[in-house]
Amino acid sequence: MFSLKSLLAACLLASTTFAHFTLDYPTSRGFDDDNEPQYCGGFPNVASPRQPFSLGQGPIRIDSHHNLATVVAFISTSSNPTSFNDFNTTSNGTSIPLATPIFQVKQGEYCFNVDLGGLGVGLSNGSEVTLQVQYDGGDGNLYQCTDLILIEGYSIPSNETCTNDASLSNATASSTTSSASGASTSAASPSASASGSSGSSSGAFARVELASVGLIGSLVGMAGLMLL
Ligand SMILES: *[C@@H]1O[C@H](CO)[C@@H](O)[C@H](O)[C@H]1NC(C)=O
Ligand SMILES: *[C@@H]1O[C@H](CO)[C@@H](O)[C@H](O)[C@H]1NC(C)=O
Ligand SMILES: *[C@@H]1O[C@H](CO)[C@@H](O)[C@H](O)[C@H]1NC(C)=O
Ligand SMILES: *[C@@H]1O[C@H](CO)[C@@H](O)[C@H](O)[C@H]1NC(C)=O
Ligand SMILES: *[C@@H]1O[C@H](CO)[C@@H](O)[C@H](O)[C@H]1NC(C)=O
Ligand SMILES: [Cu+2]
Repeated sequence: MFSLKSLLAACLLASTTFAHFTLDYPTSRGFDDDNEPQYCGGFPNVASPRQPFSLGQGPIRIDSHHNLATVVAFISTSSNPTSFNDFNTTSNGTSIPLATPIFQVKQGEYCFNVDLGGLGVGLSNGSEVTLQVQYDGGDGNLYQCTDLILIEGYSIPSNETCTNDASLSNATASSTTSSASGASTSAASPSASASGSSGSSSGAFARVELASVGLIGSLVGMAGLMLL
């Protein structure tokens, strides 16, 4: 009755209906599991009103649902970005640096700080930007967008202050600090493959495929699923 093929299909289906990651602060344009691999997670239109955000250092918060994932954030300075190209260069062709280093997180809630005014792309009080978070937990690049208006001296809600900035270090699957849900945590140990990215941080096109790391974990997880 159940061919291996249909079982595999079921596994893949199960994995796509699982919330890969959410962008929780600032609020995302929207979340749709199945469309998260698309530009802005499948929400191509600017959300209004834009959320006030810090021109200087400000926190971003995500919830990661994969054992190990690679994360990076970049911005568009267009008031109406329509494609990844708009996150690559400004309207006068200046290359936009990545808003964060490329870093790794495990499962759970993480925050990291950005300093958009410091990116050197001419942002000032009142500038409109869209920040896009790229997340790869082993099942391909996923995206979430948030539309911001940058305010000089903006007071970030005190409960969102990010003191443990995840972008400043790389989580590794073999870390012993917080083994989440027991089950398959030790599985993804071959973390040595945090291969160099060469992402010289100039331009969002450094959107390199960093799938290798999480892929192993996800395959192991999928295999585990199929045993159930
Ligand atoms: C981004 O711009 C660079 C040139 O600065 C170009 O080589 C690259 O193809 C662009 N990438 C995307 C995704 O638009
Ligand atoms: C492009 O715009 C940025 C930000 O406004 C500015 O700093 C830069 O000098 C401009 N570059 C050119 C070539 O016009
Ligand atoms: C920034 O712009 C807002 C309006 O968008 C204004 O109320 C505020 O005074 C400005 N702040 C500074 C420091 O210029
Ligand atoms: C901060 O408070 C807001 C409003 O109560 C809430 O929605 C948000 O989840 C809180 N943030 C954190 C990190 O707990
Ligand atoms: C994290 O790993 C990436 C490559 O995956 C590397 O480019 C980056 O420098 C690392 N960051 C830290 C803080 O080790
Ligand atoms: Cu996923």
